[in-house]
Amino acid sequence: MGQGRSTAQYRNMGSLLHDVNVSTKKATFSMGCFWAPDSLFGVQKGVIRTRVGYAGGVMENPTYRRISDHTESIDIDYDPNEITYNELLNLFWAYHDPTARTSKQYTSLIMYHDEEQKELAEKTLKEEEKKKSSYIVTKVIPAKEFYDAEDYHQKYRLQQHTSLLEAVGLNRGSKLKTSHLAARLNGYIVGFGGVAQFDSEINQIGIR
Ligand code: MHO
Repeated sequence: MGQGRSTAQYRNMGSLLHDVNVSTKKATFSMGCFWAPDSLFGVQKGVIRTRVGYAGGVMENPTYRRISDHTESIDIDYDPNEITYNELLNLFWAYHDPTARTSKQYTSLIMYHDEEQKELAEKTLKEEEKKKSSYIVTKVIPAKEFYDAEDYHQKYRLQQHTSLLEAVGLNRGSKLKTSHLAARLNGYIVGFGGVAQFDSEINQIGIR
């Protein structure tokens, strides 16, 4: 894990923070049940916050029970100085099976927010097509309305650890969609982040 020379603003307070004010870009993906990518992306260096929801369709106000033509999706706020869209795409491709024939609820989508993301997404899709013999179902489409999922789906793995959730001042509320700390813990708790990563983040803020 490379350490930049400048200490990122969000690691300067002696702890990982709930609220982080850096300018971010968005990345939106669908890659199966949204609980797993919430953990996967939440723990990546440069990912500030995540939320899970429903996107890709046209029906207004979908819910888990009435998902209609939408797909379970993850919405990521990332600091482009710390992680690139290409790195996020690499994780997208590596952590699900884009050849799986699934229902619309669990299909594979890349929802781009600008032309640069579109081009990178399409480029990596072509590369995957060369690597795989089966048909890739992934669609690259423009990001439109993202409907947040119900609170009980946000940081789902962390919510199973009620005492930890409470110990860091969180509960099942809207803060689970905005807290940087919640995103991190939700990844660590299932083993996506390792000791080396945590130590490097802690070293940057100067506590051991
Ligand atoms: N209940 C299913 C899917 C949940 S996900 C939010 C499972 O445990 O895999 O669709």
